[in-house]
Amino acid sequence: MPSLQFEETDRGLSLTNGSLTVEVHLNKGTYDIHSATPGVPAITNAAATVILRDGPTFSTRGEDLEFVGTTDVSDTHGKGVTLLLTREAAETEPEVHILITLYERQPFVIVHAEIQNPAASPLRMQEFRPLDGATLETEAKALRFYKHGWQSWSPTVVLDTTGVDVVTAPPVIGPGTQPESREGRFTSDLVTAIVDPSTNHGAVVGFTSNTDQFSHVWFDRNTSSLSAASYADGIELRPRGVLSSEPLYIELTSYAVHSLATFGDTLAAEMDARPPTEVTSGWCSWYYYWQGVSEPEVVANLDYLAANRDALPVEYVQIDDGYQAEIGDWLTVNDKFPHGMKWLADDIHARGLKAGVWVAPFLAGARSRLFQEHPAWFVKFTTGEPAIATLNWGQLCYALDLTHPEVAEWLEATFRTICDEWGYDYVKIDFIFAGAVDGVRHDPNVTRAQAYRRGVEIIRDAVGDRFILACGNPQGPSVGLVDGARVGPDVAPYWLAFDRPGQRTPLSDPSALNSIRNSINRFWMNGRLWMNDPDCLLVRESDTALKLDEVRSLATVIGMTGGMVLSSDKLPKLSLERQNLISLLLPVYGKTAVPLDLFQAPDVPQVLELNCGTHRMLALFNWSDEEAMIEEPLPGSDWHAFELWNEEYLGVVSSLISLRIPPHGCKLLRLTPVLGHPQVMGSTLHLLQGAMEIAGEDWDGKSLRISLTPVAKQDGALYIWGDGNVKRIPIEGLREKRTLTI
Ligand code: 9PG
Repeated sequence: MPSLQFEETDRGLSLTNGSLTVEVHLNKGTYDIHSATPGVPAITNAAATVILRDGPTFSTRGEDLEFVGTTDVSDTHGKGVTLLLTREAAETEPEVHILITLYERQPFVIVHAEIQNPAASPLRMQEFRPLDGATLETEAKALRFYKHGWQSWSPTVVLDTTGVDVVTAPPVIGPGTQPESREGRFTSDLVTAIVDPSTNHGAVVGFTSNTDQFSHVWFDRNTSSLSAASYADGIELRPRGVLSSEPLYIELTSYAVHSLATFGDTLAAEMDARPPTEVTSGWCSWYYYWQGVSEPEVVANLDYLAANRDALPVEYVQIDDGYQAEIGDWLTVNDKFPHGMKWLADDIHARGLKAGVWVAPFLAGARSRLFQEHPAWFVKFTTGEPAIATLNWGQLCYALDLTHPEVAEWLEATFRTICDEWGYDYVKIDFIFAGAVDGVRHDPNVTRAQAYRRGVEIIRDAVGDRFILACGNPQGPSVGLVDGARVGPDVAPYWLAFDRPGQRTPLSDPSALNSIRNSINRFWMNGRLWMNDPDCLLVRESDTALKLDEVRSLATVIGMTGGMVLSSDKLPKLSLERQNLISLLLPVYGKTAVPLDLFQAPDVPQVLELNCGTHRMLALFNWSDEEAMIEEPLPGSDWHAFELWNEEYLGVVSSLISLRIPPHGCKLLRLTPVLGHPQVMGSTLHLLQGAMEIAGEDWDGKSLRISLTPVAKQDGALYIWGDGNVKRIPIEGLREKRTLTI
């Protein structure tokens, strides 16, 4: 039974649960965290700091800490003990508290920094650092830094700490507060992992809530120092009032990839996430029609979906950007939609599908009536000018003030009309980072994160249990309010975007590879915080620069990472062969593959592994521009390996697999433990080769019974191994459950 042991020593305090130990140095104003696992880094010499609006800074470093006492806690993370510490301070100085919680059965520590205002007048609070200038103690020769982006489109990438940080710009960088940029500094939003790639040992440090405050974690290579801040944005703290940072999670780990998932579970629990029971699918108009979308074109695709329900059993038809009169004037439809949006939703419903629509509800274009008629509804710069959220659609777009009561009414009425009157079941709320711009709001006492959440909460109240897909959304404060979230930049019908010959554009620009990178690197969010939206699957042969190998890689990433499957082609134009690429991913399995080489791959991970119970799926990618040999060690015993894209049995493999892969291409293997009797070892009916369509498999010593469940693809083959031979069993017209005896 794990239990917590607390001790007061001559050096200070010590609290341990057997695997983690917290030590507090009362006369230095710092704390350390050590792991019992050999070779795992420690975090030492950590101070806590609070920063007031106009700069006054109060740190515990070098000051005496008073030990106030311990408190037993029992919360969503289990049973634990909190150490309460107070910085010794002059009467006039604000009181700084550190609260450190260790749980009996959790691999992490939670730290809060807190301020109490002793003065008779209010204070304005700017920033909390529950971890300030700590040392990451490691013997690693090299370290890699997991950089998590602020919003959907922000790069999420693993960087070499010998190199440089990725520079980003609005709107993919959090507005207002950034740790000062310095040589050798790496900054991440919400969470980071700093990892020795030769062992996967490291530290995962991040905030388990962004309900009230945005946050950063940063690492300085030159001093091996680690800091974490959450931002109160200058809100008022009344006399005697107490204000706290967001909870900071610190885990010292021997397998960092796994610990990111533990962090995700903890964040989900803390913020009451809405994890899905089943992951959904749909068709979206954007990536073929762009803003040229029209009612007849939506109807043409709808006709096609209705006529091909078996092959394309998607749940939603979602109309994207292009129906509205202006950015902001959502309820006025342009003349490409002559029958209006209610008529279209009714038509979608009449064909047995659900209806979705795109809205960018937290901003309005300079040309919109909304902006022209309600200048008071917008966030202002301190100069009094309206705050710019972004430049897009050929105009400046301004940020709505979500704390303004009239905006709240308008927002609610807009979504009630869309859902209750028009009948939409799904809203894609896009560009919603605009709700969090830095500026002057009607209510001066809200943080950017709180203003943003007020807006999303209004939408949630208006739409009830209908589906909310967030896009362009700050990731942290969206948890608990949305059903799905875009986790990467836009996909595009081309692999890389170039701005100068031979040079790649920023990691947030639309491109297949940019969307793939984030979808893999944010794997730990899927099914925990929400359904990940990896962005759309594009399979077409014309109006695209994507080659077949690239399309297969995109399909493999979308199918393996387990998020939403959204198609965005002109469906009636697809060949059956290409349409089959969509069918292969349906229905959605929904479990999430793990990028095994997250901390080793030079850029995008090249190995995804998904445990499907009866078998494992292993995807190996070659992201380079030349053909390459990709190798991966295999665990345990002997495996039958069956490759989907070439429909090829690779024989029995053990210990290491090594495959030649075309540029931007992949191999998708089903690995089945060798049983020594006849058994299924491949299927071409679903991307995950049996996870959805094979309901049972039984060898009774004489014959093999296989029960099949229909999936989107009705024709294909099963591959059976028996007596040293491989048998291909064609399957045709799989429309109902079927049992085969072989
Ligand atoms: C509609 C599109 C699609 C797409 C969204 C979003 O930085 N930018 O200028 C920028 C423009 C558009 C964009 C992303 C970034 O795409 O992600 O799925 O809905 O809007 O306009």
